Amino acid sequence: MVDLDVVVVGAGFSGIYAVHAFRSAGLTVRAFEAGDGIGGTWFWNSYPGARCDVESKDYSYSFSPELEQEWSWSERYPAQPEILRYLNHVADKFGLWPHIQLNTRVTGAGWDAATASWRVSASDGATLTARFLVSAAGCLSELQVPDLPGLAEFDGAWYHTSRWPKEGVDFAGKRVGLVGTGSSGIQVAPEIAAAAEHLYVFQRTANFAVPNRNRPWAEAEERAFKSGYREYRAEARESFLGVPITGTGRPVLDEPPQDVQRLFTERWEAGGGMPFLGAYTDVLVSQAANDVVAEFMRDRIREIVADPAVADLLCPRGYPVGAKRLCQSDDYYAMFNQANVSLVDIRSTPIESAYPGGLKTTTDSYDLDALVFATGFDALTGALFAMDIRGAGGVPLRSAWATGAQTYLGLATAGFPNLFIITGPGSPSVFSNMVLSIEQHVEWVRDCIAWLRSHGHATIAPTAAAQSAWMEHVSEVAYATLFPKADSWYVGANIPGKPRVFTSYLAGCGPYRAKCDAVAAAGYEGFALGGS
Ligand code: N01
Repeated sequence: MVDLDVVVVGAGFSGIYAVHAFRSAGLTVRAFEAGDGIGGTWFWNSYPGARCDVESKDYSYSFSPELEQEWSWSERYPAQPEILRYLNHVADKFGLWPHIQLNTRVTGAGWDAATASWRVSASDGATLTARFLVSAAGCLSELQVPDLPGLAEFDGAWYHTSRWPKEGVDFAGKRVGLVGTGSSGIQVAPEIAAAAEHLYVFQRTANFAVPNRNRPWAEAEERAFKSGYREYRAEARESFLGVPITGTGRPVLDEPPQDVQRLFTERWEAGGGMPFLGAYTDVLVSQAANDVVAEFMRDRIREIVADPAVADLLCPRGYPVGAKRLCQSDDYYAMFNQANVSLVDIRSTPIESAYPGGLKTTTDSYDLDALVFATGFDALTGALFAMDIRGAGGVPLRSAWATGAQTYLGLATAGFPNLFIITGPGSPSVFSNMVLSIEQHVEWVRDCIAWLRSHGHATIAPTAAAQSAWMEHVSEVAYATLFPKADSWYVGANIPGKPRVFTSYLAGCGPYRAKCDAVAAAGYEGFALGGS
């Protein structure tokens, strides 16, 4: 006797919707969530300044027109506390709480061929069985802290942006060191600088950041997007990124330079990263085209930052713009004009160690009272490997993916029957509006389970042949772009020893959705079906 139809791992945007969708389809479900609240990314990343860089009207569920109309977002780009309130509202509205177990981490799951079910173990000591295991554990949830000699001896407090104390941190009168200048570092830095006596930003790689131009939604704006929401969402689903954006449809290299400058200036003033990178067709495939955008952005940095030496250090070089996640901030560069902020170049003078009173680079010592690591995550595979998942024959997922993640459609992996991964490696995932991609995956899995049942199948797993063809296709699409050229978390370069594999599907959300639908319509082509 199997306990449940589905165990869901995690209760962020994915897990919350999975619980709702599977329950609505008549399945028995339990989601296990390690945190003492729901929200996933938006529960854990509560550092000051945390804000989504996709607009609130896009970064919200589309499955319920009623929810869409009743919820009011206060700002163009939603701040972390507001997103968390929204997700709690969703759980309240749809009665999801009885099916979510907080404070409980899934520690392992083993496939039992005899009962065609997963045996799932949790951190509370419980084990239970489920027909299907759905990972909603998140693409960016397994944090990474540098292995820094002497950190244990550091006298002050240290924090990682993704495990921020719920009670907040008072930096008043403190000398603070910030390591990491990706999206999290760029968001938290101005907040720390506003409070601290001094902020030292330890930069290894300069990052491109475009303005948000964040603002409250005016009532008329909200009325306007809500009045056409259904049509807008339909367009988003078919779009490249899961957000409709307007590009010129022309290559930048064919345009008169003054027109390019005018358009980029307009888009810089309007704010947002996607409209910027999507303005022309060749920016993410041609280095020469990319250089035009990169130089435009470097010019803006030189305009904003008063000290030319600091501005020069802040100018990203050596990788294509967009190949590391494009950051967004209204105040990061200007912050370096404050007297209490210093930029430390740890590319040329790396950090050697921590000591009780601060950090030591190869040339200097920095006395610090607190340290903040915005050093990112073991992306895409980290959270899956943190559980001991064992498929058919007891094979650990970690071994099956020793040379890099292998999936079919980014949804499932050979040798692991009845395991689904929401926004897994090999799907558009982190290269899309995550919320729409999550909805697409959850609905696909829900419909797949219903189909299996109605056709008398107990198990489903990709064939090795379909999987390798898919991964080849994913790689072919990716390597036709500039994305794999940067040392980013997209390729696992931020984790020592991780295989360098680019595992996001870059052909666009609309075409990807069509492929998934075609696979389903063909009786789950590429999957082996078993049992009855
Ligand atoms: O992490 P990151 P993040 N010594 O990996 C540096 C999403 N997100 O948390 O580039 C010194 O991007 C590292 O340097 P380098 C978004 O998808 C979204 O900022 O490797 N430095 C880099 O500067 C994003 O892409 C939002 O040389 C070290 C930084 O730490 C993803 O999450 C907000 C180091 C890590 O940057 C991850 O962003 C926040 C070391 N040993 C996050 N190790 C929004 O929606 C790492 N670094 C706005």
